[in-house]
Amino acid sequence: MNCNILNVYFIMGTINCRKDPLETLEEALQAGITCFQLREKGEGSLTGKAYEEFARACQKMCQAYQVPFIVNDDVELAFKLNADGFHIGQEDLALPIFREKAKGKIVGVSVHNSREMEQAILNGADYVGIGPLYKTQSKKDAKPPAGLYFLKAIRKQSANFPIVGIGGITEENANAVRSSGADGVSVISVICHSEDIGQTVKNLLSKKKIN
Ligand code: 3NM
Repeated sequence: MNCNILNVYFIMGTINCRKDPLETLEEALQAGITCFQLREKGEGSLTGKAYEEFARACQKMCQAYQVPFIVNDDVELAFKLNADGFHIGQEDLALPIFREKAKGKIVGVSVHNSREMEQAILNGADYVGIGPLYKTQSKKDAKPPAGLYFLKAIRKQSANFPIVGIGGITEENANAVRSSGADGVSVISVICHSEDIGQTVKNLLSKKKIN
């Protein structure tokens, strides 16, 4: 997997947005996000047909900007839509079972300790999400912040594996996340709540190319 796609990895569901979700996504795409994950979760989120229609609309938009479209948790929908990939948590570690079926797809796994890191690599993950690095308001069941020390330790454990940092990342701390070993930053609220998404994405983007 090309690590450049992790540079600014935007995650969103309709309940995270303060304005029209598709408008939010389009502004983020225009501004240069490098990956998008649909995470339609939490009270008031879309279900059934409306969820699928929204997912298709997001996918279409991502295709227009040639940005990978990743589905959170819902592996079934990811296959149905022929999404570019999916992201799963530790609750859903059937990865060895569908890794074969998901050949060519981008598979991400959330990792919270070094054993999970080892396992994710063995199971065939393409990248891992390490977090929450800082306090987050966007995930109700988030673990306590792990901090940059943890990220550095994981980077030391796996020198070249693609890593994206997540949880409480802002325009101010994004550089610290990168210099602690992340290939990119994964964010919800800093983009969803921004008054100027174009500028926010610009500030989040790495100034140098990563490999
Ligand atoms: N996963 P924000 S933290 C979706 O630790 C998610 O695995 C996390 O949102 C993890 O950028 C998180 O608004 C929420 O803090 C990230």
